[in-house]
Amino acid sequence: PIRAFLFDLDGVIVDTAIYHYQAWKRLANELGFDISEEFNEQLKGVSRMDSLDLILAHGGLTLSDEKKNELAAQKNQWYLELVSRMTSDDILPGVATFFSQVRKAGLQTALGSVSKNAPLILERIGMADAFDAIIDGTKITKGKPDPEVFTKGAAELEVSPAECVVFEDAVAGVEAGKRGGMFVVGLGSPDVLTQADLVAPSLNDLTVDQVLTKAQ
Ligand code: G16
Ligand code: MG
Repeated sequence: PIRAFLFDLDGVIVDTAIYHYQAWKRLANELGFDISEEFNEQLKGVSRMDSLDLILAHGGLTLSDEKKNELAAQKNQWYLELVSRMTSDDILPGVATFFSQVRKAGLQTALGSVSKNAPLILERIGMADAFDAIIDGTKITKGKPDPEVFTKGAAELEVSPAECVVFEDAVAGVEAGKRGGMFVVGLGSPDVLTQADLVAPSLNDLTVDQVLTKAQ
């Protein structure tokens, strides 16, 4: 049976993807090129350094590790300025209702985010105590699509991968859940999240019962 739900943060609980995009775009512009929204899809769920590598390759730039660390820190500073203005109003529609259903169903929960800023964001939106386990970018060595962020969540909750459902909005995150041996609910477009076992536009369009019926 399903015993735990594992949630991605960015794009599932809150829409911080727009802030990542704004900060990366600002960085690219300072370096003399631009990134599109379409290009940004590739960055979703991907770690800070891997994102920077993709952006620099897109702009045709090769830089030293020292310079890259400096640019990543600059992007993070801009990103944190945007995050510092977040409140519980930034929680995506349907999240609160879905979480109360999750509690009623007696399921455990974990956060599975590769973001090093995840605890800060949870604090800002008032959801620091909403999860039984929190796996963030400081606890993992490999970002999505590697399954580590989700397999560690399952391990911390003491459940097996087959007992977990992953909720993800990113292609890399859906792949991570599938590689971890979990049932994956994709939140977004079925044309993009082709590997997901079930796809809905957002948590606002799903009930816990619907998910459990499909997953077990
Ligand atoms: C998030 C975002 C990514 C971001 C990554 C690292 O992952 O989707 O765009 O690059 O975290 O974030 P930070 O720079 O804050 O450490 P997730 O797993 O929450 O979707
Ligand atoms: Mg995401």
